Amino acid sequence: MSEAGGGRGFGSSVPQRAPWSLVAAAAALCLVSATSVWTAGASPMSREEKQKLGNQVLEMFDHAYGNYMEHAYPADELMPLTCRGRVRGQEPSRGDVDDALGKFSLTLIDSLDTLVVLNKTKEFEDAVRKVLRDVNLDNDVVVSVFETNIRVLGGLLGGHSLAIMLKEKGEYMQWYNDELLQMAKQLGYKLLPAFNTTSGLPYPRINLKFGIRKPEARTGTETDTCTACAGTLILEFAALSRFTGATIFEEYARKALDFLWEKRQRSSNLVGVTINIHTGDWVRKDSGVGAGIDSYYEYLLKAYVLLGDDSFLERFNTHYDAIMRYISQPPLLLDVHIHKPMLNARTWMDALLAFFPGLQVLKGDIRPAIETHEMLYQVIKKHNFLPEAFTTDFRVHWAQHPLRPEFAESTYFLYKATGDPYYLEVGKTLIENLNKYARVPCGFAAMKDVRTGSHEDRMDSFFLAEMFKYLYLLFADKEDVIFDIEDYIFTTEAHLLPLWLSTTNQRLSKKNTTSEYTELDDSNFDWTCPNTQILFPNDPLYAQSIREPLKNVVDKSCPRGIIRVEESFRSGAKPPLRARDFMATNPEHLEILKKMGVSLIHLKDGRVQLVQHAIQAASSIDAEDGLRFMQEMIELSSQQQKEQQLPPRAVQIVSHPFFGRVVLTAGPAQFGLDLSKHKETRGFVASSKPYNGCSELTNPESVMGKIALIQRGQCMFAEKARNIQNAGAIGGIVIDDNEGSSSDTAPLFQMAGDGKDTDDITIPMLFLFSKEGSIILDAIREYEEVEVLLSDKAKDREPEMENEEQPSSENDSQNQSAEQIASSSQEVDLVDQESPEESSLNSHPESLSPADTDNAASISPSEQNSNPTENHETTSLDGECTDLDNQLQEQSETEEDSNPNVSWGKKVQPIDSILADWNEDIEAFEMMEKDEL
Ligand code: DMJ
Repeated sequence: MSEAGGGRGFGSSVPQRAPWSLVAAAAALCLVSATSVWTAGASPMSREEKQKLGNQVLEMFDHAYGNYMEHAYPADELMPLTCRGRVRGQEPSRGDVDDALGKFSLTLIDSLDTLVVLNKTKEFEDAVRKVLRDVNLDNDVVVSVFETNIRVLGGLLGGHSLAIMLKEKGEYMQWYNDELLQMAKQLGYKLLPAFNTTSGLPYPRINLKFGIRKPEARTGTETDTCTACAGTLILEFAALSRFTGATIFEEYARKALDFLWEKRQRSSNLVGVTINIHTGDWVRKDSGVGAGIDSYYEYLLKAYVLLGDDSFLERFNTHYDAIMRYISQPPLLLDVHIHKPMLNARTWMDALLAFFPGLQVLKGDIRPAIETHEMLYQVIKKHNFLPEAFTTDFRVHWAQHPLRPEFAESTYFLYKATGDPYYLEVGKTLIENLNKYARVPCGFAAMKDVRTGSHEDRMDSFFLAEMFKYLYLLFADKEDVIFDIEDYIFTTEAHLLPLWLSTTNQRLSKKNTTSEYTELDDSNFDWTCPNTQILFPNDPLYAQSIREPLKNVVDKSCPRGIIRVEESFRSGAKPPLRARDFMATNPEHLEILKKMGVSLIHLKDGRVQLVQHAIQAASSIDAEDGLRFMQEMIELSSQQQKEQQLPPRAVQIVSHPFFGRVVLTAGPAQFGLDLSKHKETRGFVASSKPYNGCSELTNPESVMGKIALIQRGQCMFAEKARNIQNAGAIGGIVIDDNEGSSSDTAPLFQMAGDGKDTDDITIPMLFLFSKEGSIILDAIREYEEVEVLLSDKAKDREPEMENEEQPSSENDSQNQSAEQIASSSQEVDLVDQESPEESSLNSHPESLSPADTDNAASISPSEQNSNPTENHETTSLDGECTDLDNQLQEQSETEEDSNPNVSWGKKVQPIDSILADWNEDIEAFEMMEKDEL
């Protein structure tokens, strides 16, 4: 046992919680007591079923962790499709996502305390020994300070916290002598040079061996970081200080938080997404509760809980008040501008915000937590997982899903707060979906596209650190966990830190509040945890009654803009001009446009364009109305354009040894059998001769009754379809002739008809980029008989196939090679061109179009406000909410039809403008990812 700094050093024993630390423990205590509140509503789940589900979670964890240890360790992460370790530098770079990988066996460290929570004490003991034996923290690798802090420092501290708890119990870890803590301290010192800025905000990256700014370090020239990156250190750094007595870590984390607090936008009390670490200027002035900011808020509240320092609660409450005022638009949480917080900055939400209902539970604000959680659940029910980003009307905006745990986290906290068995059913659905759609023979694979069910060769460490903890604890009774979980607080990576730290080495705590804090008149803010007496006043159906109205929120979304119009009708005020009502021949409308600073430009080709100069508006309110009008117009166009776009389709290889696990994202055709509405075609594949399918086939006997493979090029898609159909094919797959093209990097491709009547084509036709196409061609070479399913979405594996796959090791190796073939589609460069002969004849050159992304449409980018975020408004014009809405819809359709000038959305958007918009979307999202993910 070792002591440090004269304090309760190194956590060599577990002190009892001091009486006054009730403040810190309050949140946890309240969560426990709340479980008894539920008495009616959803049917209770039996103890047996809960145990069954708990055991299922254990089995799933074994599958993920076992495969990591067997096939990837000591690499940082498992690549579950190719069943090998991801070693940085040996795989094609994925950009900033790779900054989490420091060649320090990331997944093992991130899994340490999960092992104890899941009652795998023996495995924990082994894992700790491996960390101590194998992990090197001195690698010449540039890593993210944020990720290294939450995953590695947090993982080591969580491991240490539970190691000393076990040691204290007297059975396991008797040999343990704070070695994990020593490693944590070593890592802490390695991160400190990142804080060498005048502001005290850390650089976003550091070289583990060489630190920062030395030439060998290859980092240190960055000027910006994300708010969450700079504001998510206090729990780990304070724990490190308090465990070791070395106060420097807590000091640095506090300084960074103090600086962020100073820099908050003073009138809105919001913070932006990225900040200049030298000047403190906001670089991105949009503000939400998801990517880039999320855990900054989380750590303010949890720092109060862990450290008992009132100033953190007061800061949190001030921000929370602003969030509820501007960002929360129940059930939505929408980014706004920090300077103009009434103006939305985006029309979509990201998946990271799913943690927020959990935080609201901790805060004690249950109603909005239930609402947002229910909205998210509806999105999940539609897509099986939460897409990385989705629009305000719940369309997929960014289709990936890297098995993020935030929704499970909120589900767990809501269950603890309400005791409502509904949340157990939600957890059950999460388990089912993971097993059905993400489970592969060698672990769990991230979803590349939730719409098609295709996979990515990726299993992030947070999946083991967080997902399994929350799912297990959801179904666990107190006696199913070997220690009292309420004695700990979860970090943002779900690592466990003991609440008794609040009374240990607390030299830095500031007990006094400053006069800077906003007076909040809402008595809600007095609470630090749910007061169940008040939240559920004699009403056991409380949570259910809040959820009920949201049940159809996804299917029948009611755009906010329409609600605003309704409101102004009710209040008798004159509604602002709506884009769909606008008529270019109506002088009154033209007058309103002018007031809003919007001018009309009549182009020579007959089109009309709109330009807004806010400065020319009659007032700032008119300017805002103008922005809203422009955004509505863009969305109206985009909506109409989208109606002509088909969603992606799936080609699923179902024969041995693939058994449905290989799902390829395919482009649809605007002709032939429509694979939506649950239609599908299944058959063996055969290459056509000639391979381009441009003339009558010379091998009809080979393609008869099969799905023909044809190469892109030389003639129209429709002509290829007719030739294979005449030869008796039941479907066709066109494979791109641009070598190296892939759905990973190219926008969805849609095959257009030939401009003539294509009703004679009755078979389904799909398009695969070259990388995906070669997976099928390779499979034919290796297995000869390859059967595929063409559908709108990957189907479950068939039970008999599940059985077939189990027994022989020969099968295993074949499975593996099948997955290896599949994984070859992962990393490629964008190579994408239209075949000239096809594009020249295509009536819709935009067939090369992004799926489900928001585009500006008839208004060309140059005419939009130069700051794209300035333009964003949340209105969306589809939906079927109210009579009023329908009325407006019908009215506008009639008016548009009768007015040739108002054909905004019907114009074809030039391809370069579509791509520019799409790239802008990607850049915005990549920026967001860079900021935090
Ligand atoms: C985790 O690493 C942490 O929860 C972090 O705060 C944000 N996102 C990932 C998981 O999605």
